[in-house]
Amino acid sequence: MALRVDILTTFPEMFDPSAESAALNASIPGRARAAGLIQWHATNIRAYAQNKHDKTDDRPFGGGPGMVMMCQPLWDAVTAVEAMDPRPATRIVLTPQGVPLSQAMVRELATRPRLLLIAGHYEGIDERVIEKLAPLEISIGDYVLSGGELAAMVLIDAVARLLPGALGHELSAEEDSFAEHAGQRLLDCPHYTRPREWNGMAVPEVLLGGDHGAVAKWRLEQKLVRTKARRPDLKGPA
Ligand code: 6GU
Repeated sequence: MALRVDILTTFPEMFDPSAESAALNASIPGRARAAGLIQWHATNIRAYAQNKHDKTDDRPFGGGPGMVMMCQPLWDAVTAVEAMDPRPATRIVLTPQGVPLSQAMVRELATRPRLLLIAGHYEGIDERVIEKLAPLEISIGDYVLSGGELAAMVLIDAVARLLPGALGHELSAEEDSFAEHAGQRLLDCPHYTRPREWNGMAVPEVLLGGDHGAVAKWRLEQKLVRTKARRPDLKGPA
């Protein structure tokens, strides 16, 4: 059965599955969706607002700039969307206050039957509804986005490509950056294709010789060198 992903957002048009230009309809997520491995539906939180102007946000108690997402519309949206499918949903709030997304988390999330992604906006979400929802809180990095929608797309893309059958070549995922080698997370090695010489630059000789053992050894060395130079923080598994 396809992984079901619901996105609760005040910008559902960003996830329009019929828009050919939509980011998620390109490349692997688009193919995974066409192949029935994953489906996603965006729901407008505004549709669950019960106040005069269908407001989903209000001014922060204690003062300060920006607006805060209100409890009631979000809670009612979650309850209604969860009732659309009997499978339990893993609730996730996308927020810069969350734990940083890792490939290990992506692998774990790709095994769940159903994900419910909540895209926060404005200055944040009223803490009481977060407490009641008890979601995973996930960030995609140490910078601030205008809202959680792009982060939700990042998560959907990363999960979709790990669903069995999504990649043309199942070994590809094991060779990605952050795949583990003897318990160590490594960046990927450099890659080359034709022509053998371009602008006076040659392809490393070992890749042309047909010695698969030597190629594998060279690639592992390159991964280790790159990881040490670029990401010395990537030590053990995570
Ligand atoms: Cl998940 N949301 C927002 N608004 N900003 C972010 C983020 C998420 N992750 C990094 N920055």
